Amino acid sequence: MKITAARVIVCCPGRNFVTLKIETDQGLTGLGDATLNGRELAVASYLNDHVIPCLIGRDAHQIEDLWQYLYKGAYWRRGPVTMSAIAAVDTALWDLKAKAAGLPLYQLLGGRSRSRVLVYGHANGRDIEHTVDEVLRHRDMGFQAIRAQSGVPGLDKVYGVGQGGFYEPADASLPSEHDWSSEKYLRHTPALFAAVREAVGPDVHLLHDAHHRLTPIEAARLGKALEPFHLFWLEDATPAENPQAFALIRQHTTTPLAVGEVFNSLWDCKTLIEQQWIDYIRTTVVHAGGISHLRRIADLAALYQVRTGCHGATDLSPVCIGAALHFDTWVPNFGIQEYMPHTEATLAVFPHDYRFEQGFMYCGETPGHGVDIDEALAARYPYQRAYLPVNRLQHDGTLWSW
Ligand code: CS2
Ligand code: MG
Repeated sequence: MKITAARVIVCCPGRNFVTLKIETDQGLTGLGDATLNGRELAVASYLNDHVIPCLIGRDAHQIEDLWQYLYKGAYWRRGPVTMSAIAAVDTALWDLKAKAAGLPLYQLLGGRSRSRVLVYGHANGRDIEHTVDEVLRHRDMGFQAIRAQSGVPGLDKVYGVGQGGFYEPADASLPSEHDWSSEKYLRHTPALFAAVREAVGPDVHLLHDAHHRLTPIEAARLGKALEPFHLFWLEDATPAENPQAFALIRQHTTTPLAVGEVFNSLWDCKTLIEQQWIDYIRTTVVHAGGISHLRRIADLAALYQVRTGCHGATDLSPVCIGAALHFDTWVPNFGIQEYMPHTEATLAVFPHDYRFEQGFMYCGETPGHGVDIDEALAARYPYQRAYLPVNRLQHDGTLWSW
């Protein structure tokens, strides 16, 4: 099955997406997501100008050799742009191989390990009361796991809190600047979970994303303060460039820790997993080198009883979510999958064979990963430059993690 053509489709049905489409001499096509929020065109160029010329004429069945070719052959290894580009090719090739075999992707990975995929939903509110209402609304929608994020008194904008329902942080043609105060957040967040746990009871899994904003000792303090509320996980409690930071957090709290959505390779995860400093690895198909590399990360994690908790925000396209659900259906050390519903406009551009039902998601039996793209419809939504915000400390304007 020879690759005869490949092209990058950039569209913006509510937010920007970058999709790679590979065509073959057997008339089969494969799709891969290459969306890197706020840096979309960098990956599109990497694919168009550097990767696609190398694909034409190659055997689409040689997934592993092509992965190694694009990884080692680049000389300049890793990083979000390179690994998102490799991920798009890898995902499209797995889609093609599964279509050529006439099988849904999870079958090629080794078949089902579970009948359905536990997902968590996003409940966010202006304040504690509004967030409690949103958590209860998600519980009533059937979610058994809910992430709670709320506004913080004294801060105008905080991560995860949108203006009603749909939340897209990349919202401006230049980065908007937000104020941050860890002290205000640390005072507020335990009170939030006291109210949420009180309202929702013991059986619903509760999750929270600290979104990389705390120092290691602040993260230890938060983890400890949240222990009475038995969180499923505390996510990205501190930036993870320095894995040792998590040793300090571990010393002080048993709150489970999740990390990895900004990781691009096994090397970013290795120390945290081997040292048992995390409980869930959040790497996902589009930013961690595709299905081939994500499997390696999951296999290492399994040795240490670390489970998967793939990133699934709306800036990951339905192509990524479709492929991730097949991965989740197969992976033995599955933990949970993030689920943020895309807009109707996005779902129309990406016809897909997966569904949400009562707190779980189900991938379909369509050969491949089950997601396609309507190119004519996509063409109606041209790219619009959009950046993620930046954070500055409220008291002196110091640039901080967003
Ligand atoms: C977040 C993301 O869903 C999450 O866990 O951390 O929404 C993240 O902010 C975006 O993907 C950034 O593009
Ligand atoms: Mg996150």
